[in-house]
Amino acid sequence: MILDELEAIRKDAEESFEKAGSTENVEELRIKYLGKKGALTKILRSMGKLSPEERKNVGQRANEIRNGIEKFIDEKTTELKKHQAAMKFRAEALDVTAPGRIPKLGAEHPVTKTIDEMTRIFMNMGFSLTEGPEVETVFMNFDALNAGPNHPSRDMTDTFYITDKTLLRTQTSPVQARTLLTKKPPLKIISPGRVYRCDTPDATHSPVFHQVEGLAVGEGITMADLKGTLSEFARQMFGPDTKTKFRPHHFPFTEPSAEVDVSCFKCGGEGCRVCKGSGWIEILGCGMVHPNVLKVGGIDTEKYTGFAFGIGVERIAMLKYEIDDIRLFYENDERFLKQFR
Ligand code: 2NL
Repeated sequence: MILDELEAIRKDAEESFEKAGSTENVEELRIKYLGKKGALTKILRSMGKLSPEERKNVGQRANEIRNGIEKFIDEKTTELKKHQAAMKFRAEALDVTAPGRIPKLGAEHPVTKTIDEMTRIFMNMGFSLTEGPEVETVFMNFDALNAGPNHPSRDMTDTFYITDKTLLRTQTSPVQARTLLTKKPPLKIISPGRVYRCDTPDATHSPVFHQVEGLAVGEGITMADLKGTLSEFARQMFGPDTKTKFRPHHFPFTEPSAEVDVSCFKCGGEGCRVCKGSGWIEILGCGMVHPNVLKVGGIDTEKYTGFAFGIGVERIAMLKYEIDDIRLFYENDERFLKQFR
């Protein structure tokens, strides 16, 4: 009997909606009973075969059942939404009495710290900050700096070439060569930055490291200016009692050239682990700018002279913070980095 079938659908629907656990379930059930191919729809479609009397009874009952199912849908949906809201509130519950969470604090990298400190000292002495590209031309990196075609530093095994005309700068002096080409003296600039050399990493070598170079060009600049500037730098960097020693050396871009040692800031010159017993520590290279370098910038070498220097940042940082392996700077180990907070 068709009415029995209707009752079965109603009972089945009631139980199914009772069990529904999500709004998706409810929607599936709505389609199952009331959808185009749904159980109730099927019965309503087959009513054509019935007598008018039966059609009236079946139609009436079918409508009641449809209304009933719609009510199940409404009730179940309301119940589920209420439940969902309750779950959401619980998940978002905030314990206003809980102690605050301390965010992880970052720290300035020791290399950055050292660059900033060095830069500040030179800027206080009247140097301006200048920067330039890390991918340089062979001309700016070597030729402009009096390192001619046969200079050993140009070797493929020492320098990262990109093409035969471009490379990763091996020092920051090309920044200064560019300045000589574009600015007129008097000028005093420092160029901090990253430099690259083909080195196998070990405790004192890294293929990437940092330099602060300086250049001063003007009328009447002498070696006394060079010595005064760098001795003052050493005192500000390592303490007021620091002594300096200028040892003759050779660089292609300066003549005369010198390496600078400072008295050991740890033992004051007695000899210790930091200065390896000598009482002195080498910190930089410098010299009076070679006339060939000034000529590249079209500067009158009869009228102008200049001095220049180059300082390895990692070396200074390693001395200052007593770090014995350069690779520690690049490993991003928090246990190392957090010591510089
Ligand atoms: C070192 C030596 C040095 C320079 C860098 C320089 C730049 C120009 C002209 C002349 Cl544009 N010189 N730079 C001069 C002497 C030494 O660096 O041992 N650095 C770690």
